[in-house]
Amino acid sequence: MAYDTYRHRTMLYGGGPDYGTNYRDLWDYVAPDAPFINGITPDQTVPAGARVTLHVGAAGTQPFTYQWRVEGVPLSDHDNISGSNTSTLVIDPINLTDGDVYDACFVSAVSNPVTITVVCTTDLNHDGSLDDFDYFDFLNSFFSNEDPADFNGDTNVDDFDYFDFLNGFFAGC
Ligand SMILES: [Ca+2]
Ligand SMILES: [Ca+2]
Repeated sequence: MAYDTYRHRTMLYGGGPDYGTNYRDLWDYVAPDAPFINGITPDQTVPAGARVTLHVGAAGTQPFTYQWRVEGVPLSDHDNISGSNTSTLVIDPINLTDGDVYDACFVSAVSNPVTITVVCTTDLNHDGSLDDFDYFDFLNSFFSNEDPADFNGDTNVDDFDYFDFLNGFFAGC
């Protein structure tokens, strides 16, 4: 083991005396100087009202101090947001207006961005507004037993689908 001035890290080398300067003979990193991010939840599309969990993985010298951000602005816990200073951000329930680009950062590292797209499941024709056309689209599919008549996705088309649709429709999404 030796401190590698080129990589600014303490390195564990394998084998003979020449290996200390040969990148391909590197075995492993040990004791990196700063925390680094090694993974984050992928982009996702979720229905409004869903519980959304974003997780960032980190490695390096602890302790880690996490800060989740949205569009680069630090988040703090409030209403439907929790875990903004932990490895797992929870948005529950997510609102249409919460769809955005999220990331997590340390003082010295920033994760890849995660884009959360929130969709209104009752906007059946996907035109961005909830109106009678969506209602009639649902009725048509319901009585002809075609997609998306199984609104709650339990493989049965029944009154529960109708009520779930109506609930969403009159709740505004
Ligand atoms: Ca619509
Ligand atoms: Ca159903």
